[in-house]
Amino acid sequence: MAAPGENLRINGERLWESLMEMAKIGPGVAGGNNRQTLTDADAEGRALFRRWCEEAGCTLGVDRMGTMFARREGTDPDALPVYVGSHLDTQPTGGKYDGVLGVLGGLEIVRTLNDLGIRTKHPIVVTNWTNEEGTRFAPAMLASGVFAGIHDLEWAYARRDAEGKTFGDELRRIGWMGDEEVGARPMKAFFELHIEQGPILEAEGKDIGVVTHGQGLWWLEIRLTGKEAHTGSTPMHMRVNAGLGMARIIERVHQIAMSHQPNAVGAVGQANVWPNSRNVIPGRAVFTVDIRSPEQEKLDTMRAEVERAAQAVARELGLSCEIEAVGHFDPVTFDPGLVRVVRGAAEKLGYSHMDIVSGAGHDACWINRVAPTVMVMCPCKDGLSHNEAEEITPDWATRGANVLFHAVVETAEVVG
Ligand code: HGY
Ligand code: MN
Ligand code: MN
Repeated sequence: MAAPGENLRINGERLWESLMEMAKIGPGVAGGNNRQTLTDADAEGRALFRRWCEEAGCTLGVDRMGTMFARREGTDPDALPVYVGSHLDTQPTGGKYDGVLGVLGGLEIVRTLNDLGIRTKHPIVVTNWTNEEGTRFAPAMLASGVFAGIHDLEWAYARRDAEGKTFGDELRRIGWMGDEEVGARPMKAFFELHIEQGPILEAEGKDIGVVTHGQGLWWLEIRLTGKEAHTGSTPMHMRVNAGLGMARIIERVHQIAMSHQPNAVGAVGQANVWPNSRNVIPGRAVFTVDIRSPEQEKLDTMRAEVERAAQAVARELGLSCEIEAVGHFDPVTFDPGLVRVVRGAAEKLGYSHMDIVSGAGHDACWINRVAPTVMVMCPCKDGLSHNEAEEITPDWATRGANVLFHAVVETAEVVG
């Protein structure tokens, strides 16, 4: 005998169509997306999401960080809402599903409840968090960080992109600076569906990742100053080469991460030298170290080792060295009760599943500070993400959204 609602499923075709429709906005050059935060493409994606939410009967609120909250009423307007969402902004060479699956998976829950005429006691709020990626304006998860009280609003507004534009000016320019106080939204729970962005679920043949924890992160911006000089006529012993310093530190970051295996990663993804001319020894180098671990002690030890290594390399080469932490969150433990709800939903649906630690950061990592929070993951092909070739199957998307649907609806309490 099926349990009540056990056979309820979302409309996987409609979800897939919406994913493909959103993917047309801010296309990349290789089949993915370049819909960076607060660009015109982001504004276009927001407008499409707003239209879909209004068509689904939701009322839209926007806070002062531009985060979008689409509310489906419950039978008890005073009951704490159940929030479900992720982010619509992408990397410059991003995929079609990172973040987007979680936002449109939340919308698909509302659409399915409307189709079935199901009412819940608690309102359900589908959320698009501004600037999850942190690629244009560091740090990552900026809006959810302000929402959780980690960053203050003015500091966030002052963040600058590579062209010197501020977050606040760009948010105002695209017309998405809302009037709601950031964080003034108490939640019963927050759910986020996300692609794994790693190879484990696919390799293990599992459809669902029940996310129990998230690894912590440090982003360290290192600024080296040497002396610009001619690459031809300057004798080797007279050079003060900031580019060489950056190269040595990048190698040390890799060695430090490898020395802390397992459960440690490290790399430099963003690197710039000045004047970046073929025949000038770089006088300046600015780059960001990204180190992560699910273990607090290991994470902080790696940070200390990277900083010591950078200072040692700078001394060897006669460089000055400034280090600034531009992004950080500690390892996260998600709500055990909600983890059980997600695991129970996967079991009820008969999906293969496993507990997993999130390798990537997500808005859920900050919202976990202010509300009971959990994530659901689906596999992605070859574990590839932050690459335009990021791919999932419609089946993975549908199963992830079905688990999300059952977990959210159970928490929002069906009334009839
Ligand atoms: O960096 C991260 O882990 C996330 O994708 N923004
Ligand atoms: Mn993401
Ligand atoms: Mn991402």
